[in-house]
Amino acid sequence: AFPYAFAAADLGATSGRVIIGRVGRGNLDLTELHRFPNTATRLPTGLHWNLPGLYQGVLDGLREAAKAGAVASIGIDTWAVDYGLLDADGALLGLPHHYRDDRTQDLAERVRDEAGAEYLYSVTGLQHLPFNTVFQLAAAQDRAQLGIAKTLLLVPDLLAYWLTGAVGAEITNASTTGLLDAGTGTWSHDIAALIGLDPRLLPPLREPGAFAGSLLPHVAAFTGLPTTTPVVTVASHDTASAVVAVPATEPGSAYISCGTWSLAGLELDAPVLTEEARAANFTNERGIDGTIRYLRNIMGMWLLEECRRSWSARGLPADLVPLLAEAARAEPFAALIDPDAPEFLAPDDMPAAIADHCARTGQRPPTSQGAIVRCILESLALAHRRVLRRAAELAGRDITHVHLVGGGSRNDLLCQLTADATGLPVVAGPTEATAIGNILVQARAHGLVGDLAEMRRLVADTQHLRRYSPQGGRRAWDAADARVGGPLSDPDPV
Ligand code: LRH
Repeated sequence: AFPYAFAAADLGATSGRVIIGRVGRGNLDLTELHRFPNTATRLPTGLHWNLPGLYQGVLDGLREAAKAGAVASIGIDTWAVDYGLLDADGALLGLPHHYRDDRTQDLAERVRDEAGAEYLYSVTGLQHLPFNTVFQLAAAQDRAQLGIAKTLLLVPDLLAYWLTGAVGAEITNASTTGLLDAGTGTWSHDIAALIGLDPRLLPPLREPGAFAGSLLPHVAAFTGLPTTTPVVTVASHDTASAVVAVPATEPGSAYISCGTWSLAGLELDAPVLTEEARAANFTNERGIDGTIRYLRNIMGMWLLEECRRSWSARGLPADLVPLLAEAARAEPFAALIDPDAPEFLAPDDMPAAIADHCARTGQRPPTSQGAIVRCILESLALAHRRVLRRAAELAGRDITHVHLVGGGSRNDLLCQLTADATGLPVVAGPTEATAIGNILVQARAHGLVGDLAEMRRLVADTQHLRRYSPQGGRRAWDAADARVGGPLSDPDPV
């Protein structure tokens, strides 16, 4: 029933995994073979990813995969926007920065204002985030490296390069850089010129499903996989892979890919590049098969994960299940935050940042851990509601139900609050959406599945999904919505 096994290397901001997906007609089965932490490291030059360490994690996982049996191909997806620079010999110039590094903080706005926010959006259709690749590249620190760099590779493309020796730029992830023309789907030389970037650094674009390369001999020797094992280009932006695996089988669906970030929006056939879309900071990132991921970033589970990290460092209880039980019993709507406020992007102490935010907005800061978790989850649910409603307005679509996928879909309380806040049924799962999307694109390259609809049908038929109906409380949510600032409450938040 499962004739093919595909290895998915799926790296998130807090951990990486290698998962084996076995696919046959009507079958899809996942096994996690290896998980490794992804811890960012602060050096004198800023906050960096330990990319060689992550690569070693991928290699260790592939070795496990080889032990488990034949591997038809390998696919890699990671978070977006970050990159490494290579010199003429292919050597990595410095450790890639983490997108939460603060070197672009004021610079991003300066570059945007000099170039013209309207102009940038009209070309790229990309939301303004301070860490977009285009702003990172403008940071002074990278200038010296840029002077000798010959190639820029986004993180999944860099990992694929280390496995195969072949370079390319996968297009779903390229669409998060601020350097891709949304209309033509090609690198924008005009925008590269604006930041003084030599466009020759940008490698040829490749589409999900394309062959990236086969394993270098030393990779084959270490992992025990044959050198002929293909690395298949998947939707290498993790969010694009997650959207492939949204088990939508009917029209009217919106999605929320919920992990470190909540990415909430719609799948469209064409970008929406209107001035209203720009003002609401919606992005038009690319999905597979020419689809557009029309969505907005919401701060996501990062808020909760950072609270847990800080509690655990102080010796306080930090297990998720009891915290959620406490949150479920906590007083509703006691305090609400704008999850996207810039002070939440990379604070040293998240509970303190939340308390300050509440005090500044004239609310009594939540004190118990349960109350803090409730404040985070209600605020996220409210952000989900605002973003989806606005996406529907701007794209001229009706939303009848919401698919919530990714690690956050395990969080019962968040799923229920999202159903209540939006007033729409929520279908939760799969939690492993990114890895599944990665595996399905590989399976399609092997001719095992067809179009997006067929892939999604396979996910719906094989994965465990849970359904949440809105439990009322409409007026309370409307009142909460009117009370708090947050995404889209400001007429021009950009
Ligand atoms: C989610 C994600 C998101 C990007 C962010 C940098 O992991 O890829 O889509 O905006 O990380």
